[in-house]
Amino acid sequence: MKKIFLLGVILLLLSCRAKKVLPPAPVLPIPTVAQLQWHRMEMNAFVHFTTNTFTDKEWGYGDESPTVFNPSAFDPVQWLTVLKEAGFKGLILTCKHHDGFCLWPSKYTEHSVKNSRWKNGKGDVVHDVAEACKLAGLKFGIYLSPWDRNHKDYGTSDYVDYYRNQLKELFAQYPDVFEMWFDGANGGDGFYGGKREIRKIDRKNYYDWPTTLNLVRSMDSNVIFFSDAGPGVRWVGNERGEVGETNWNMISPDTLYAGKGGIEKLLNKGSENGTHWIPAECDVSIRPGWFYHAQEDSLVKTPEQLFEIYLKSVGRGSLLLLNVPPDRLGLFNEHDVQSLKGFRQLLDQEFKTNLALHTDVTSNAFRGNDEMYSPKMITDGDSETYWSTNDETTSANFEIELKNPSLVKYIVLQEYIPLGQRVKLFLVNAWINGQWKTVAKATTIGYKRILKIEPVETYKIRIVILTSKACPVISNVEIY
Ligand code: FUL
Repeated sequence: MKKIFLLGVILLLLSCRAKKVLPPAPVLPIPTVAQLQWHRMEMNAFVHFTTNTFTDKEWGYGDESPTVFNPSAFDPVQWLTVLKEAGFKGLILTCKHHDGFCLWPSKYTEHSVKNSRWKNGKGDVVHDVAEACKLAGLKFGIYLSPWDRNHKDYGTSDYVDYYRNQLKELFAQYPDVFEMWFDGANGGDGFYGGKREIRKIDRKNYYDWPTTLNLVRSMDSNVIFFSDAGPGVRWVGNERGEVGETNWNMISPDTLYAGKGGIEKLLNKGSENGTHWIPAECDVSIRPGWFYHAQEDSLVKTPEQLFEIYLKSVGRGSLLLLNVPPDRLGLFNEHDVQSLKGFRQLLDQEFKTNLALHTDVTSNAFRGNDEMYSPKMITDGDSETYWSTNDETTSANFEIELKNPSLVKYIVLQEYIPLGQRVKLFLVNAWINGQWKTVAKATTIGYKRILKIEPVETYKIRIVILTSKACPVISNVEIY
């Protein structure tokens, strides 16, 4: 009798479990684990440093003497302190720019720090920066220019071997590289071992990227590859730090390849039905140039300009890769440091108190009426929980009631992107004088969307999702 009763209880429990509402099926493509980690970084720094810093150039010809490289007070710990305080999570260093000068003592070339005056040729910038990153808890990334205006073999297959040997060297000596930047620029003319000529390459085939990427993957399977067309992350199509207001993380790589003309618009917006998850990365410099030039000290972007860039990159679901070039001392210049401090202050001031956190949220629908997908998940402060609807419901709304009437300036929204990017069009309503008013209309959300609105005094905000590729899946909304 007892046994039968127990069996009954087990069967009952099992049938309850079976009734549990399943999560929405992913809308493909979805990000890899490494891409998800990349999205969460939000702000990384780019560091352009080479002989150009000392010759006042942007693109070194490749004939610069290595002896010019001599940062007299080189201190990457200073860079990292500034970056960490400003909220950056990673740093990508130009280990070699187009001039071919290597910031580490590569055994494959004489054109490197080993022939500089700096530390009598005994120094290694890449090592010191990678160590400083580790110390500060920031991730380290590598930029290794495929175009090399110094190398005598550039344009032949020997050079491609050289390039791959350098990658092997770098990945063996400086492990835990989170991102690898393959620049698309290939200007043509250069020193090329003294030939001083124009060398054209077949951009599509010359580098044989699949083989190179496989080589890097065999050394570090988690690395994210940046190039104009990915495969990890894509170029945003401009150097202003601005992704499209509509920004799909998806794109079809067969419509793109590095160096192909006229693809900037596509890169900037992505494609709603793209076949691969290749999010856009917004690279932009804090100064007009990528390298340090004393005459640009007065042209360093202001904290307000950086904040605008933040809204147009991170605020549109992309990642901000902000270049901060060290000066001839080998330090972040005081102008840049002050600007970054001001930028941090602005971020802290504008996003000080999330008025939505732990507030009541109601919705006109939620998935299977299962609490697991209830609108409360939107303001619970947990990025792993989400509100969703039944599969067939692709338009729905939810309402957030603030604890007190407040002046609202920003609405931050996040989709749960492990299940794919979905929302195509939505409205933000605010309850003003007893009725709903539309204070913003926008298209995509993705990893994060920040909407800056005309400040309004309200205690209720409603998000109306008008169209979505599939049932919406929203993990977080913040209100400031
Ligand atoms: C470009 C390069 O030519 C610039 O010098 C800089 O490195 C920028 C990030 O990418 O393609």
